[in-house]
Amino acid sequence: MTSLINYKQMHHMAGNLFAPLRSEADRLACELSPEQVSFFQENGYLRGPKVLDDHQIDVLRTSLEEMRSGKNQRMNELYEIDQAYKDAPEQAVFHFLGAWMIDEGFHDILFHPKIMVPVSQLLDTSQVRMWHDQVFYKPPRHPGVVAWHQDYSYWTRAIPPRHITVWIGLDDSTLESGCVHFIPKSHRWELLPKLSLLKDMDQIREILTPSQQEEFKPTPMVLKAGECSFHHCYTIHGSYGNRADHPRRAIVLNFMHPETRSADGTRPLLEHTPLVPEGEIIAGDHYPILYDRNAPLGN
Ligand SMILES: O=C(O)CCC(=O)C(=O)O
Repeated sequence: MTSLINYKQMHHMAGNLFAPLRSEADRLACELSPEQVSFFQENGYLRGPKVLDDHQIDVLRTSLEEMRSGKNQRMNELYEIDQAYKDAPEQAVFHFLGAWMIDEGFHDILFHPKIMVPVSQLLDTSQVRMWHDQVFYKPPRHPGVVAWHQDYSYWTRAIPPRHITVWIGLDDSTLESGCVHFIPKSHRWELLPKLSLLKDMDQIREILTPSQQEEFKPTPMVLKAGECSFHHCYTIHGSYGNRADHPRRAIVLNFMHPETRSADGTRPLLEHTPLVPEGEIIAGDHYPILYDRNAPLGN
């Protein structure tokens, strides 16, 4: 029997799907412009660059289909598969956490400089720590939505809220195929209650104040396969069903400030992981430092 690779203990790229940074010039080529950083600060989201080429898209699509079909036999190692999907896959988006622990490409994308360099700029920190990854898979002509929500409403046990999300498309993402929509400037609103993610799209409307209702102007993020977007952990976003004849698959990566602490030592922050005592920095195999601006290059 061959032994399974323990990706979560590999805090560096395992393969060669993505090129590491070799020089300061490489890093500069990955940086966002000051205008892009200002746009993010002002609006709470940003259209990002193309981060995957056709070959990388193909490899990641193949890996994802292996997870979906069960050909990847490590699905039992994930943190979780959404219960709404397990209950009614014909209604709910295929949503799960933890692909980075069971597949080389999903692991290595975490270290991809085209993602890490912008994230460190937007977090305004020299180091970037892993929080978790997610997959949102909408099959062709599927009604599953991702209801309007703020990411941090699910993450209040990891404090303070200095988290950022990167959404990476494995397919063209359009109005028809159910692209993500953002509510500009909603990152400046207060934290709203946690809502059920995969069910009623508009449940959030019941809890908005009249002025929030007025400012609720969804902006679609139409992207080509391989392109990405960034959003703040308070930015409200959601997506409608897929009316297209092709799937709308996305890898979503969630990162946090390196000194984020646990606010709850009574149960694991992610399912099946060791407890992080209250007040301690969230660290260890599941939460590696993925990028360090000050680490030597070219090794
Ligand atoms: O892929 C989607 O439709 C939703 C993604 C999402 O909720 C996120 O990126 O935080």
